[in-house]
Amino acid sequence: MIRKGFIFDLDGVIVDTAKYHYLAWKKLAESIGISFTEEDNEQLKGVSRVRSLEKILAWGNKELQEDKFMELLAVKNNDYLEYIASMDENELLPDVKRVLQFLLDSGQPIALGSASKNARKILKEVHLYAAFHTIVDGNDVTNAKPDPEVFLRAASGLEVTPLNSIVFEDSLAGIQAANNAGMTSIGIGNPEILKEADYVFQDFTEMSNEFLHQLIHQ
Ligand code: B16
Ligand code: MG
Repeated sequence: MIRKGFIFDLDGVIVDTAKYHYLAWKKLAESIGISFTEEDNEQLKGVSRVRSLEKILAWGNKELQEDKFMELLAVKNNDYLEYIASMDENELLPDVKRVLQFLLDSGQPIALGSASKNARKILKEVHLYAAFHTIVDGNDVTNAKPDPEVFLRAASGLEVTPLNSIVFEDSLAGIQAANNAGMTSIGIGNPEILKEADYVFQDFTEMSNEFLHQLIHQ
C-alpha cells in the first residue's frame, strides 16, 4: 500500500472560528470607515492576517503608515482572541472527530496546514494538539495560501510526496494552494465557491468512512 498523508486546514475545517475572524475584521474595517460584508470575508478565508488587512485597505482605497497598520493588526488579533477565549470542544465542526479517529485508527499520518498564527493555541483548547503528527501554521511559513508552501511543508513533515497528500480546506485560496502543490484537494463547504477542488462536501457529516477508505487505498 502506498503511504498517504492527510492535511487539515484549521479555521472552517476543524473548528468553527471563521465566524470570529469575520466579526473581528468587520469591527476593524468599520472602525476605519470601510464597509465589510460576508462576501468580502469569503475572500479573506485562508488568507494571512497581514494580507487580509492589505486587502481591506485596498477595498476602502486607504493607505496607512506602518505603525498604524501594525496597531490595527494587534487590535484585530486581540478582538479575535477575546472571541475564542472561552473556546472548547463544542466549537469542533460536525464529525471532525469521527474523521480524524477513522484516519488514526487506520494508521494514517495526519498534519495541520493552517495560515493562522493562533493554530497551536486553538488545537490545545479543543484537545486535539496531540492528534497531529505534524503542525505547520502561520508562524512557520513565509508565503501565504494560494502559495503551496504550508502544505508542502506539512507533507514533508509527514514524509509523504505531494501526489500522495490529501488536503481538507474550506477556502478558495487553500484549495488553490493544494492544487498548486499537486495534492488531492477536498473542499469543505459551499460547492459554488470551492469548485476548483477535486471533491467537495458541505461538511464532514457527508463524508463516509467508505470514501476515506478509498482515499487511503487508491
Ligand atoms: P490569524 P486557516 C486562516 O486560518 C483563516 O482562515 C483566516 O481567516 C485568517 O486570517 C488566517 O488564518 C490568519 O489567522 O490571524 O489567527 O493568524 O483557515 O488557514 O486555518
Ligand atoms: Mg480555513
